[in-house]
Amino acid sequence: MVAYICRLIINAMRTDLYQGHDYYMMDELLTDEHKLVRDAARAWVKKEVSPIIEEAAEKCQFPKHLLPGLASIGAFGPYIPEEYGGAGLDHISYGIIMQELERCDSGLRSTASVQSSLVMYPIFKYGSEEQRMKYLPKLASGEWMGCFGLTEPDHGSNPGGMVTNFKDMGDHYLLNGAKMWISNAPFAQVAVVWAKNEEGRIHGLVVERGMEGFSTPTMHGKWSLRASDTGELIFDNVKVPKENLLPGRSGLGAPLSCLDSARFGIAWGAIGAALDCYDTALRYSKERIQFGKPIGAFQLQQKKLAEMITEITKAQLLTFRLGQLRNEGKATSAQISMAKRNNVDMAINIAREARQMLGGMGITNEYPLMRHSMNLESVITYEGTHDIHLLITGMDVTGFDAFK
Ligand code: TGC
Ligand code: FAD
Repeated sequence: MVAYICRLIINAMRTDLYQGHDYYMMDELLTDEHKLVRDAARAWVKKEVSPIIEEAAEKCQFPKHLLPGLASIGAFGPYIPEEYGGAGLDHISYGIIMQELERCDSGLRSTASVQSSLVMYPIFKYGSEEQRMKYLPKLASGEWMGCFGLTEPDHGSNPGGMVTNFKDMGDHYLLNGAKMWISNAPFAQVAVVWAKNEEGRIHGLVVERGMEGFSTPTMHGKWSLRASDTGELIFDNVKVPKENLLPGRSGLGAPLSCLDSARFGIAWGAIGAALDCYDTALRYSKERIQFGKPIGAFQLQQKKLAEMITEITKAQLLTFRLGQLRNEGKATSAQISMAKRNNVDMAINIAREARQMLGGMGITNEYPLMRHSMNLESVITYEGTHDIHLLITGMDVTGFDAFK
């Protein structure tokens, strides 16, 4: 009883006061549909997730009871056509939803972006009609969750070197190997797994929980993205039915094209984390009195806040234009890389500065700053590290491939 009352008090103290910041009147560029999507996502996050997110991060567990709610705001496959259970929205709407989720927690956004971009997208784009009908509606409703297995213990930035492989056994494929650092793996019903055939060509296979020889041990010890579950995928002579191979595309370009969609969502999402940090620091700077005045009245604190909103605004403009290009089918992989790299770097710097602005309070769980800061250490690493994206831009502008 006492613990219950304490929890109620703590949750009441954690009322989510966030309000958006729109310095360059970006709202005028949004459609009514975009605003509806944003408002619904924000209201749901404030009501259902903000009160419990610190506890989930402390426990290092994704709160699975949120899955139906995530589905209800269209977070699973927002741009997948309605005939397959998706929301049939545009890519800017997808970005907006990812931003609202990451405004609360990068792990929450991760769960949704993996489901949308890395599981539903490849099945929609490269799956057969039977595969689409079998998997997409269940994934859109959150009844089934999925994960995406590309990274291996010895192949992270260089996924083309993967050793996970499958052999054609006549009436089925035999899959062997291991994937590591896989978001959603511990509870996913399906895994989109990238593996090489006997000729060394990369293909996508849908592996289902329950297939003999397939296990998904949880990875422990993370100080980052604690509210998202991460695991391994182990394949020990797994018999995969032939109809589970994605027939639409083979080669490394297939998984990399899924990363384009996920990286696009991260570019939007990271702005959400930055906005939450800025919002927290701005409010605190007006309330915290030192030397007889609010700390926000000191020039050094104003410099931090002014630089934060400048960088956020630049990222908002970059990302909105990227959204327009993606809607028109014109966004290049290199443009997406630039936005992912810029925005995550911007967000992690703002998280660190905002934490400093709160002094000692900044390291506590009463404020989201340490959590965002630690989360963003994963976000700057996954979906291509900061340096890998720099090299992608370098390759694009010079024509020289630094990876070869
Ligand atoms: P490279 O020879 O350059 O390319 C191989 C083939 O792929 C094509 N391609 C792309 N296609 C679509 N989209 C892209 N972004 C593409 N980039 C390249 C390329 O044209 C080529 O096609 P083809 O037809 O000529 O064969 O490949 P490489 O081996 O030199 O590697 C290039 C590099 C380093 C850029 C790439 O491998 C890379 O991006 N590495 C980073 C790995 C990464 O991002 N892993 C992410 C794993 S998933 C994840 O982290 C999920 S976290 C999710 C969450 O929780 O939110
Ligand atoms: P490495 O590739 O070993 O890189 C180590 C360092 O070397 C980095 O700084 C890198 O930038 C640098 N480096 C590498 N190559 C070069 C080069 N050519 N030039 C200069 N520097 C270089 N993967 C999935 O497949 N699915 C998931 O769902 C998923 N979820 C994840 C969740 C979390 C929380 C984390 C942390 C990772 C996740 N990943 C996932 C894996 C992620 O994509 C990889 O961690 C990432 O691609 C980097 O690979 P690596 O960790 O092996 O680092």
